[in-house]
Amino acid sequence: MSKKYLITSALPYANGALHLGHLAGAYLPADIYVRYLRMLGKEVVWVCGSDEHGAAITIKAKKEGISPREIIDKYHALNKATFEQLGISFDIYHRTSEPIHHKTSQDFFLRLHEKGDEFEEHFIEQYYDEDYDQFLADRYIIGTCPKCGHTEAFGDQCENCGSDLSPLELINPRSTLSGKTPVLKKTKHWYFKLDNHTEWLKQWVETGVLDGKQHHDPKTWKNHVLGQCLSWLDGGLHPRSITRDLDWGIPVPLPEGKGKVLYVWFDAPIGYISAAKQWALDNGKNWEEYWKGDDVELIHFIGKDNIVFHCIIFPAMLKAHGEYALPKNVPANQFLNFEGQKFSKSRGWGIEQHNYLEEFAEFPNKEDALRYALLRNMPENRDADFKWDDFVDYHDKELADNLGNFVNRVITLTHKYFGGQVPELKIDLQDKLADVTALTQRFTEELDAFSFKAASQTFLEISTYGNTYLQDVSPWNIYKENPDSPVIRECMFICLQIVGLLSLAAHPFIPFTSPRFRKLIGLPEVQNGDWAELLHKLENGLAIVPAGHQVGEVEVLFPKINDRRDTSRLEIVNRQKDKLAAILAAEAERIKNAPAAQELKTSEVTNTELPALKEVIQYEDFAKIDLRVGTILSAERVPKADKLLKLQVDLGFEERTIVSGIAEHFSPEELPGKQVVVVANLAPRKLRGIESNGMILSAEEPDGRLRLVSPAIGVSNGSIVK
Ligand code: B3M
Ligand code: ZN
Repeated sequence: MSKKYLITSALPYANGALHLGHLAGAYLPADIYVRYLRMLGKEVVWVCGSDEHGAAITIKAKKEGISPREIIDKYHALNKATFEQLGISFDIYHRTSEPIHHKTSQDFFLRLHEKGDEFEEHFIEQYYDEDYDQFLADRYIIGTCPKCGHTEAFGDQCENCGSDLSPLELINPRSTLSGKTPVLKKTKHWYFKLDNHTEWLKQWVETGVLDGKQHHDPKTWKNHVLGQCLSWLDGGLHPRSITRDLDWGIPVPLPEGKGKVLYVWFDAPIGYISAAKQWALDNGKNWEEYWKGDDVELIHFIGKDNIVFHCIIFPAMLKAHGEYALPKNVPANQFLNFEGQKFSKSRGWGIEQHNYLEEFAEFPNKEDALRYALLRNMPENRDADFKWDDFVDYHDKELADNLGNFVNRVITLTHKYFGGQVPELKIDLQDKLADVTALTQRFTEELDAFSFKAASQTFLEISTYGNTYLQDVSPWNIYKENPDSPVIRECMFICLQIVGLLSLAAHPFIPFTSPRFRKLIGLPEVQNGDWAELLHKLENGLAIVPAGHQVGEVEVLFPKINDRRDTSRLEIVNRQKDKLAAILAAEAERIKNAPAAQELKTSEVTNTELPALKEVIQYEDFAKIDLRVGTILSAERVPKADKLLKLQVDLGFEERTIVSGIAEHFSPEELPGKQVVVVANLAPRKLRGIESNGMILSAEEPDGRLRLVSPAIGVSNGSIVK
């Protein structure tokens, strides 16, 4: 049996739209990989779908006063359609509310239950809302984080400091349903004994050995993925509760489980199995060939926040079940930021996929322009930042100036010199294309290694190589003297091979341009197996585009965004930039108008005498200083101290009293609402009997006046300054 590829992308919760960060994280890279596998002629199925359970959905439904069903139907349809419009070519976009998924999950649960030693049962004390007569899932409880003091932490996690929490750890817990303090009540739950799986998991993650056989090579896993897994394993594994007291989800298939459902993270990854089953049913295939046996190449594409679930917990579930293959790799991506900041729905910072498509409706090739910009800046191994200026540059400088220009010149010259026909020629192609072949091999290796950004760089290098070669030979000069020169023929022949190669290599990256690109060179749209055939031709010195082949008509593949004669495209991009500027301006305004705040006037500096630099320090010295953003809540004079003000500063995780020697420069009335930078780990000291906990930073003009150092725009209190 030949190797089967089962590719998965994280199942998005069907409670909201997806933004560009999601796209760059788990969907675009998978799409590139899958398109590449198909071009290699591999048997591959790529599954995804909506994750429709979990408290996040019921909470949203409650908030909007509609049913969970309405929420999931809406966002399932929206996300499915948007993915399609962006060329994300799943073989199936399934949903976890489908009966086949419920049955698959319940069977999975029962099988583990029947094994006897995979589960344990506990009666636990759980919060209960007496007004609503129901147990409260972790997300339904809000309270103060014991680790950082954030007052809006959830029962399972604090979104301020990222700590994993249990509801019982919360200080001052309150129910999100009634708003009241919940009571503790006993309830029964099932736990998956993850700790039983520690030994083999450690070996599998560290060495890639599973059941005494080499399952995969751990060196092919990304460092940050391995790192997270190992630190989790080092921390020790514990039994994990896999049921919840909730009325939304997959019922626990046991008589004692009445009123309880499977925990969403138990059923969601099983969604990969049920989606494959449904796909097989729809396509007359055997799903088991894609889920069982040593020859299954199971690859999970996810964001870094899902690593532990896919590299430890789900593999343990699969192993416990006993019939399924384990992932060969989990090439998780890190996060994408947006113009220097985190995506934030509430601030309007960032852009959702469907909004992009709407707002760029009139933008030619909007899908590929976006895909390419995200690819070139993919957060593969570290967080990355999406910028509209880069979006323009990648498109104009790389796609239009480099690739588009090369292709255009080659096709134009082929028409001019040879009536559009690839010239007849006898040369040692293997030798002539040696450099290009080496680059192509590198390109292939990079795709194999999930290094899509590097592959895009190599792709560009091949195009650059073509451009440089064409320029070096400059057949147009030779043509003036000797239009029949063999040098022209050779040059054009080689260039046409490179264009043919690029038209295939480009396909996974820019599938919308791909058919036009292929038409330009007179080739049919990309088919499964085309890349394998191309590699074969390169290896054997066979032409990619044979002599006598007729190329297509010249067409501009990538009309530049930054075009003085037609500013329509740039205007569309600029509208996005304007929107961001407006958000920042509004936020700055809000801070400025905070109670009694007053802007300092910048005035000319009169004294230009600046103090000399202090001695050089090492980075480690600097790194010891913990600088944080805070907002001054109140300020008052310190009796009998002309210089001192006593400030109350909100640092996000706590409020501090800071005594600051700025009374001669600021009146207490003008300070509240201002954001400042605080040295937060300065040892406390007493000033006039008041304990001061930290210091606020200010800049001293050469003439001695002080300006507060403050972020240019509103930043969350507690943010680290570095
Ligand atoms: N829905 C969480 C997320 O969207 C979750 C992924 C499930 S993958 C099996 O981040
Ligand atoms: Zn916290």
